[in-house]
Amino acid sequence: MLQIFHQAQKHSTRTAIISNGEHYTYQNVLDESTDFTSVLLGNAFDLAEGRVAFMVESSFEYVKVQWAIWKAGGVAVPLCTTHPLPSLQYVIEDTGAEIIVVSPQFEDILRPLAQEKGIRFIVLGEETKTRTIGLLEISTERRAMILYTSGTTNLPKGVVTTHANLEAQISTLVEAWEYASTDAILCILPLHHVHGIINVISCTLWVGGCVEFLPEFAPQKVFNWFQKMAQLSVSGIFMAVPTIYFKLIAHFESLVVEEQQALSNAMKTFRLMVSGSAALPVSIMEKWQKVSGHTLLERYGMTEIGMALSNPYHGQRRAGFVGVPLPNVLVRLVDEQNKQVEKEQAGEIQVKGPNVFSEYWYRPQATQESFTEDGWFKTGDVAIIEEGSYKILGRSSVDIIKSGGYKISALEIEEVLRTHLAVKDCSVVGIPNEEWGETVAAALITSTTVDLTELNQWMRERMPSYRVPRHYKIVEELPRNAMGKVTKNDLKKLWNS
Ligand code: MCA
Ligand code: AMP
Repeated sequence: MLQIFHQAQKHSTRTAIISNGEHYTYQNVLDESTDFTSVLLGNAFDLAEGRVAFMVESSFEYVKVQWAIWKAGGVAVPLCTTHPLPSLQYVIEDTGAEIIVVSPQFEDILRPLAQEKGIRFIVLGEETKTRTIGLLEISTERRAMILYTSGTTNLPKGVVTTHANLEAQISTLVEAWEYASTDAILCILPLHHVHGIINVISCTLWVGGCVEFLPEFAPQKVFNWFQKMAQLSVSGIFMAVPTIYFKLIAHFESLVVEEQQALSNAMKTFRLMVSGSAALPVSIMEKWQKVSGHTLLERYGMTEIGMALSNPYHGQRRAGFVGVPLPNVLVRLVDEQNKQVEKEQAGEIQVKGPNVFSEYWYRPQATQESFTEDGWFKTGDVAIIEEGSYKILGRSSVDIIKSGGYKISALEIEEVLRTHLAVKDCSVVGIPNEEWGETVAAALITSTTVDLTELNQWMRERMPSYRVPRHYKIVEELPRNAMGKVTKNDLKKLWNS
């Protein structure tokens, strides 16, 4: 049996999940996921790494389906619940999903696609348990999950992790941040990325803690939960991206002093508050310290590796730094020849260890290119070590944008823009933004007059809202170097001027 289920058995009577006002024990999660395993399996004995795409809201049902896929020997492919159909279709087709599972509210979005492609389609609530099954022995070397990440290629790539990878990603954090069965955590992050799936849900469930779901982010609801945890004297933990802390601070500042005081007192009772997925501005860290009494623990991770670097749980957390390698994670900084840099020199972060993913789904060349000959994963992020702690300086590619904690490929947006009839050419960059980290900006060369509001609506129908440009400029030509390549750093100046 996979370790995560062994762990759950140890805590069978404890509350694992609070979702839509209902409490579920670990035994409930184990039993209901086993029932759903039988639905997934039908007459089969083992899904044998068949991909199961699931579009299920952030809730008990999400965990039930995820665990059932693993118990059935399948590969979990979580779909973003807010993505438009073209993005969902891309993931379903790219993974070659054999089964699609949906919550009833998503049935209309995906049923036609499933019918057209002949993919088995299961709507939660309509399924019936078919038979009693025994649990399969699943080797930890088998594939467990595929998550999609944007990069320096124009289409997102599927990052494949094995059960052994997931176990390593979970156990390093459990050790470093001392997750405990007495912990309660709020899940507000989307569940098609590592931050929500591993750091929030899986680590907490690994140790017998309690995950409470808030289906979507709303500052007042988060604050209400902080107060509830304080009143119950529970060991609360909270994890979010910098944009969320920015929004919480803005909401806090709109409250009257008495409310602020009560909230600050509640937050001070928390055990741990963590920030990651994008650089935490020092200004947000300092403001949050005043609001909550917490020095945020900033850490660094990536879809392909889980978490790699972390400020200390005990000890000084330095603003603007991401700390040191986590247990069992090897990290080095290298120059362009993959040679380790001298002390206090900047270099690319490379990572090795059991946490590192196995492959990009069906992209052997991309997989090969992302590793050095001696097996180090090349992150594309540049850092320096100062006084023993890593500081992220940026990314080696200007084409990767981080906005609201999401990684966005400029090339992917350019591809879509170029399919618009009025767009002759374009170039996309990220420009600094206090709230979002970066926002997406597009310079366009157009062939006819373009109504930018209409163009924006056209983009929204084709991609998730966080990828849609927030700023447009129509230009006569794009800045280029002698080789004819667009010089994006010059382009960024367009919005600074
Ligand atoms: C949304 N809006 C934006 C953006 N996103 N505007 C500018 N830039 C953006 N990126 C606009 C919408 O169009 C809308 O405007 C308004 O903001 C509200 O949109 P909504 O989607 O409802 O926003 P929200 O619910 O407030 O979401 C903000 C959020 C969300 C909660 C910060 O972006 C989020 O959950 N981010 C976390 C992503 C994450 O988990 N990343 C981890 C991946 P209008 O009303 O005008 O339409 S990285 C990872 O996993 C690695 C391993 C790691 O290290 O952690
Ligand atoms: P993703 O591929 O969506 O998992 O995003 C991973 C990327 O997020 C990394 O390659 C970094 O560029 C960025 N990132 C994650 N955590 C941090 C952090 N604490 N500071 C700066 N960048 C970060």
